[in-house]
This record gives sequence, C-alpha cells and structure tokens, in this order.
Amino acid sequence: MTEEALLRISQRWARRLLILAPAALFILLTACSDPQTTIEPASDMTEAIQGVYEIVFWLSMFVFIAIMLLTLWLAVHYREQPGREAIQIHGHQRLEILWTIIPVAIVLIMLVPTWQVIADTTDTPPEDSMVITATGKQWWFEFTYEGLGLPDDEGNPTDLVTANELHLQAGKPVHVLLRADDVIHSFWIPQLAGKVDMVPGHENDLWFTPFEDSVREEAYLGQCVEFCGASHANMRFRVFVHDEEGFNAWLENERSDAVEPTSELGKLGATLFVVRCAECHTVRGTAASIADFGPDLTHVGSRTTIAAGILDNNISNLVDWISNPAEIKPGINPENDVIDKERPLRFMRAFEDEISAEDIQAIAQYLTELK
Ligand code: HEC
Ligand SMILES: [Cu+2]
Repeated sequence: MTEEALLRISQRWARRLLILAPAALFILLTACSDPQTTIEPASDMTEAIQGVYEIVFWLSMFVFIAIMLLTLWLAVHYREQPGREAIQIHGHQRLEILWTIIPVAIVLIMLVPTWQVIADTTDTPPEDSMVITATGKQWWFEFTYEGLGLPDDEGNPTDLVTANELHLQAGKPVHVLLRADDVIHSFWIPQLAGKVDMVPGHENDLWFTPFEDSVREEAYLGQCVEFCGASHANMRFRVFVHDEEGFNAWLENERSDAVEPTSELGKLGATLFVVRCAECHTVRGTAASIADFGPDLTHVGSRTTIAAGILDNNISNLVDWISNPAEIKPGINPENDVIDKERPLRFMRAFEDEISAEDIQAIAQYLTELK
C-alpha cells in the first residue's frame, strides 16, 4: 500500500472517531438515569465501592489525557521535515526507571484503597443486623427472614419466607446469607450491594446498611449476574427500602397468614389452588402449606411483580403465566425445553391443557386477593 493510501485511510478513521466520540459521550450521559446505575450508591457498601471506582476513574482519565496529549505533541513536533534527520537512541536508564516507577505508583494508589474496601466490606457484620437468607433457584430468589415469622405454638421464633421482593429498613444493617439450590447464581443490587456468587453447597455472605435517605417508593432493581441457564436474564428481584414504620407495616402483613378471598370467583380459585398448585406452592394458613418447590404465595397479591420481577402483577399476566409460563420464561419446564429431566418436579408447567380458562381466571383472581 502506498503512503498516500495509508494517509487517506487514517484520515477517514480520524473523521469517524470525531463523529463517534460525541455519540459515545451521549450514551454515557444518558446512562445516568438508568435504574441499575452503579454510580448512585444508596448504601455504605456501594458507596465504599464507588470511592475506589472514582480513584480508578480519575487516574485512568489522567493517564489517558496525558498520553493523548503527549502523542499529539510528539507527532507534530517530530514530524518528518526536510533537512532534519532522526537520531537513533539505544537505551536511556533514567527514563526507563521513571517509566517503571510511575505505573507502579499508579497501581499502588489503586491497590491500597481497594484492599481497604475489601477488608471493610468483608469484616464481621454489625451485631444488630437483620439476617436474611437469599437462595438462588432457576430462575427466582427465595428470601428467608431469620426469626421474623410469627412465633409457633410454643412461642419460639420462626422464619419468614417470601420470594422475589426484598423489603428492607433504611439505616438497619442487613446480613445476607447467599445460597443456591441448583446451579451457581449471583446476587446483585447495583445501588445497594453485590456482586457475590450464590454457590450450591457453599455459603457466601455480604452485609450492608441502606442509607437513611435511600427510602423511596420506587423499587431498587436486583438481578442474577452469573449465567445460570436459559432464563438467566429473566431472574430478577426488587428491593424496597422503607422507613421504620413502613417496614413494620410490611412485616406485620407479610408474617400473618393468608387472608380469605372475598369474591365468589376468588373462593372458587382458592379451592382449585389447593388441588392444582399445592404440590409446589405454599399459602400459609390454608391447606396448601406443605410444599416449597415454588415461591411462597401467601401474600403474592401484595407483590408488584410476578415471575421474579419479569411481569407486572395483574390478573391478565397471572392468567398468561399459569397458562404457559415457558412462553414468558424460556426453559422453565422440561416439556418445553430440556433443562433438568432428573428433577422435573421443581418446574412450573403449562396449565392451559389441564385447567379450563375459566378456572385459571378464578385462580388468578384468588392470587390477586392474597394481599
Ligand atoms: C411443579 C411445581 C409447580 C406447580 C405444580 C405450580 N408451580 Fe407455580 N411456580 C413453580 C416454580 C418453580 C416457580 C418459580 C418459577 C420462576 O419464577 O422461574 C413458580 C412460580 C409461580 C408464580 C410466580 C410467583 C412469583 O412470586 O413470582 C405464580 C403466581 C405461580 N407459580 C402460580 C402457580 C399456580 C396458580 C399453580 C397451580 C395452577 C402453580 N403455580 C403450580 C412451581 C410450580
Ligand atoms: Cu441465576
């Protein structure tokens, strides 16, 4: 290739970069309103990580700009000129020492605070932490609040089991024990905590305290971040941070047994549920309280979403879900997608061929009444 051709190509690329750079900047800036942003920390843990991130970011920025400017200057200053001949240099000890020391110093500046944060965030959790076990399953999250259930007949504390929506109290430390039932999952709430893997047969944990001012109506979004099968991307959860009063109100409702349905349709749904769904789901305080293969549905009507944060919680989505969940979550049952034939019991199957449309409607009505 001739020199001219090379020059033309490089000029073309320079022009393209000039056009692309503002576009890239635009994408970067619009990401600021992303609900899964990591740069608006809402807990001590994510704020500590953000501190390290800022150091790394500004250092990289400094190196980037310095190298770009230097490259530009060298290119212009030492460009080929008539009558000027290049000098050949072989080795320059002082320069070589300098450019070894500078990167070492930069890495050290990043390393020390990183270590500090790792040590701080993996320290022992505060004594007054609320202890929650989060279990990853294909493809949903079970949350068990230690000792927060209603006391049993002998007055001993029991655990409170729920799924896919986590409720926390601002200012109150939470110690999350991370487990998995089937394959490796990972727990991440970008603004609050993570990413820590959930490994079968091995317990990891993390702890954090949501800031006092992190209380908000809107949910914080959580997500499984370890590829765990066909519906990995459909394995999400929501986190609600309340003030003390709000949290206690939620707890009071959540720990109590299921309410009786009031509508005729809902009552029919309740009967059908016990026959059709109790082999996998629990609704506390009813005959359907033996199985825990699927999410606990005692107060499913009070959740904002169903199917692990995938669908808004309303009758039509419930009907779609019960009729054919694999339509919504690929791979959810072995009939539609071969995932795990050895343990087919765990998977929610399509009920559209087993239960009439009217009956599915009644079950959906019942579930929405389980506030
Ligand atoms: C063979 C076990 C099994 C049976 C039977 C079963 N389910 Fe499920 N169900 C599951 C599993 C597992 C999930 C979690 C799936 C996921 O989100 O990936 C689930 C999820 C759900 C959800 C979403 C809950 C949430 O919090 O997101 C609803 C609602 C539900 N099932 C309703 C029903 C109804 C109604 C029936 C009876 C018609 C039924 N299920 C029968 C296993 C079962
Ligand atoms: Cu997962």
